[in-house]
Amino acid sequence: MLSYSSPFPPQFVWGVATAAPQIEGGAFEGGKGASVWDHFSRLPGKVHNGDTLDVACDHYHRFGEDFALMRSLGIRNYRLSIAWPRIFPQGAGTVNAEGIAFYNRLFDAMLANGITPWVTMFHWDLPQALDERGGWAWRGTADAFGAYADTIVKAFGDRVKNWITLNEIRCFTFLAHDLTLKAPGRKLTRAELNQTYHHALLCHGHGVRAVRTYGGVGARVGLTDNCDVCVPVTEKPADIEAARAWFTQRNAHILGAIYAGEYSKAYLERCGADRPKVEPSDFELISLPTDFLGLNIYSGTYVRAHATTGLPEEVTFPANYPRADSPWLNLMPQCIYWGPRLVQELYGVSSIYITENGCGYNEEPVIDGEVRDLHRRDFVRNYLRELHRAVSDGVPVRGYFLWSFMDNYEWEDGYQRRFGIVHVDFATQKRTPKLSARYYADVIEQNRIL
Ligand code: GBH
Repeated sequence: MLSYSSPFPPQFVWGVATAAPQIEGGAFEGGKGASVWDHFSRLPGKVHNGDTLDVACDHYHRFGEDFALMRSLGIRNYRLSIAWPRIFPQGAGTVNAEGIAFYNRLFDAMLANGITPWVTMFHWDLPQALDERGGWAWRGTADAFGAYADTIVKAFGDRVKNWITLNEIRCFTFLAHDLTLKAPGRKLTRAELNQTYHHALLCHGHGVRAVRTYGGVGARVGLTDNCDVCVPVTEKPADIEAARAWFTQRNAHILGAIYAGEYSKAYLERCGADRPKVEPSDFELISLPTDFLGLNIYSGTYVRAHATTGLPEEVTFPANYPRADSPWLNLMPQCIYWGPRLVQELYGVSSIYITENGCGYNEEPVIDGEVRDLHRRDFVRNYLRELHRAVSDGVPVRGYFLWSFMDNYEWEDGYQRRFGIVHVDFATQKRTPKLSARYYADVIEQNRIL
């Protein structure tokens, strides 16, 4: 008999992911307010080629066509985000009825195509008006988020049952306010930066609270984090122990705090005088129980036990380590094994979804109606093998969302870097499924690695 790879569990969720600011376009239509990215992308030198989010994939006008394409590929789960400035153009205050109407049409079209929505409340498009009032360093942003979360869960909770509070806290806090690579790109002091993490944790808590209060029957909620995945250089016990210790330290301010319901002593000591200001009931909100944890897994950090001291040490990447065209995207399939495994072991997480995994490459030409992205097929297949190993070892991973459904606005890299399994010609808005889309459609259909 021919041997085939063993299947994933029967209820395993296969999906694709996107985010509103990266695909919608219509940046100033339908009463939408500006986001920090609408502003940042116009500052000289911030985004490759000065690309803006104004049109992106024009999904705002083409979602019907996009859902039909998803359906034709057999995709039944779709992670998307709602644009906060479409709902509250000023971040707070008056609700924009046109924004609500847009997402009503969008969810109806999705469901009509047999696609289940997985909705991220916030994927980095902070209303510009809130940034001007202090943004992530200002506690009022968390209060505004609470009202926004209430509004969208009340409006869409009849059709949306899977909610994700925030996408990748460290990207809109640390990368935006320390490295200043992402909007708003304003350098903050260490104390202010620690406060941005705390305000993000409060938002997560508000999101959970909103779903528990207004989500209705069957509603589920979790955070999506891009924890720093530590991969042991060998799978010998000493290196695994080193990876676990490194992971604990690197993720103390987000996952550690949420699951422990407090900041660890070690974390507060490291912060010293710059420690975050916490109000007495904050952690009641922050540590509300969730239903799952979402992990975005791309790359990570290699760690080993030092040969003589045994202490954990990071092994940095040599220049010739293989990577995708995104320079940060070191090819590290083992991340998708160790990320879920360590969050299960360290925080007792019992339900995990890979809410993003994928790879970015430049110039993927359409030749004779096809994009032969064997490199992406290979990437996905290698990561899925490690994911399958995790599931086989009892790590509770319940689903996988490929980033991304289609080429889109890759933040500071603009449109040059393509993550889609569907090619987008940004001049004509023509969609062409790549080889990887056909490959992934087969994986979904057979629930196994092919
Ligand atoms: C995800 O972020 C995002 O959720 C998604 O919107 C995005 O399109 C996708 O991945 C692909 O990038 O500090 O110079 O090393 C991935 C998160 C992006 C975080 C790159 C680290 C490295 C910048 N990572 N970033 S640097």
